[in-house]
Amino acid sequence: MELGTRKAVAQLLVMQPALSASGQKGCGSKGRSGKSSCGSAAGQGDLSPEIWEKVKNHPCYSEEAHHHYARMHVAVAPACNIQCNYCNRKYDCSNESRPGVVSERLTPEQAARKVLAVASNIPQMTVLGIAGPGDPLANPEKTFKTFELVTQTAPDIKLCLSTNGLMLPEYVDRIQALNIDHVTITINMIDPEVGAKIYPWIYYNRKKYEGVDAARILSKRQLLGLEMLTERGILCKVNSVMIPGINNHHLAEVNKAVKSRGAFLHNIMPLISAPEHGTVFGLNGTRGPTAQELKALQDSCEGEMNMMRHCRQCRADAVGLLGEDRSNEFTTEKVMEMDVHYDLELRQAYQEDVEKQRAAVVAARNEELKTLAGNESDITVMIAVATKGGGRINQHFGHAKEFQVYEVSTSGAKFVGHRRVDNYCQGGFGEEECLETVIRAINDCAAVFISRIGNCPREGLLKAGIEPVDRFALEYFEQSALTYFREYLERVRSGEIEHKQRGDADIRQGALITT
Ligand code: CLF
Ligand code: SF4
Repeated sequence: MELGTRKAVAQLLVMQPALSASGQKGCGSKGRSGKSSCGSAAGQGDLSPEIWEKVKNHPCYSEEAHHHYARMHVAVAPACNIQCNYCNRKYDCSNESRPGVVSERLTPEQAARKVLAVASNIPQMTVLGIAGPGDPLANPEKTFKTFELVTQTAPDIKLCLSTNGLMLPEYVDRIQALNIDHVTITINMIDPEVGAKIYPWIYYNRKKYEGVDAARILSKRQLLGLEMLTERGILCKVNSVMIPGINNHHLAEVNKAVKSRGAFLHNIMPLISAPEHGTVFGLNGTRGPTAQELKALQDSCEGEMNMMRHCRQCRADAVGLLGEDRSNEFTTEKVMEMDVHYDLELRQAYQEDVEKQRAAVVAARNEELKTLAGNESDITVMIAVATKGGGRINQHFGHAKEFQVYEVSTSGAKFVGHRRVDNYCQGGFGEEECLETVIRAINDCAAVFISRIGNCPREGLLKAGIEPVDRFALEYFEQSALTYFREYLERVRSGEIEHKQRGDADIRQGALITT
């Protein structure tokens, strides 16, 4: 690496809080691989080199990558050809995060400039996704034009598409020709009777279909599109929204159907539903699942195929690591004024540095795992972590807008999901009400790892039976979780503490506040 590039990389590392251990800041629906390790944190595992190349820096297709790499969406696709009962695209709030919601709609040219602007400023942004705010394939010209422009100007960026699948069979050849290597299809049912409760209508071949007829056509087209893509070696992820009382028992069947058609990853996401969203499910009181309901379904499907558990149900204009949203830094007005300098060499050098840090995280975890060898125990413990990325415990309790949750056992630390919260520290003061919601969100955890915490929240957490742990501040969290767990087992064996299975936790509806 040349000296100038080295200096620039060092400067960028300082600018990216996720990669700097001390980087503290002040107070959509949106090849046949079989079972492999992609959805886990195990790195390449048993993936072929070809598949690994495709997923290694894709934050959605690799759980491990999502701690280090970012994605961005461009909202070029306003129209939709179906109606889902959990979607209301009229709703637009910059404090709201769920698929379909967006602040600005872009032309392909504006979108391509935005991609360059983000790529220049966030060198770990490796993936461009088009996920709405409607359906990308109901807006094919805008979608494909955007991908074409980006391929010409930023060739190292992976292209990713998320669709409801209705028009997918028509566009498989075009997707392949453009080297779009990652396609997500939202499949919530394979039984039209179930589908009729989720989709009131679809618009297909210039005709409106309703109820069971609509769901039958949609399902057929989704499964056909999936088969056509996987036959061409395009990596497919299936997103399914878990809707208690409607498809929660049916999703295991969906899981089998998509696995048999070559889907690489299955992402079962909780329904986001609140009356203020103005959706059918929000207004008729259909609730989302609890944390343990979601985990139980994901666990039951995991024997069948890779499960994604780190989805943040992003906005159609999201920018940044999955747990953050930097879209406010890249509004059209700001992007037009930015000095955009896309430097491929600098981006590659930066990503080489990311890979070194990533390897260090894995090595530290594997070393610690060895210390658990010979420990036989059925005990599992859930641990919440406050992190800004980079695999480290690098966030104050009061600043956390989400906690990442790991299930730790003698076989290792497994990521089981994230929990959104309102940050406890508001304008320099702790909010008691927020503490209650944080406790409910991580109620299934025995401990919460943070870089720092004040006395009031510390006492509140202890009272709720959750141990606040700040002694691993700035350390790697997987390694720290294993150390904590080994000591936990020793404390249980010595009689110092009694192991208790903890209760269920809330999944927060919506709100990831933009930074
Ligand atoms: Fe975007 Fe989707 Fe591509 Fe990822 S999101 S188009 S696959 S780059 Fe990822 Fe966001 Fe979940 Fe989607 S966290 S909503 S799964
Ligand atoms: Fe909304 Fe259409 Fe996406 Fe359904 S497919 S969530 S209706 S944008």
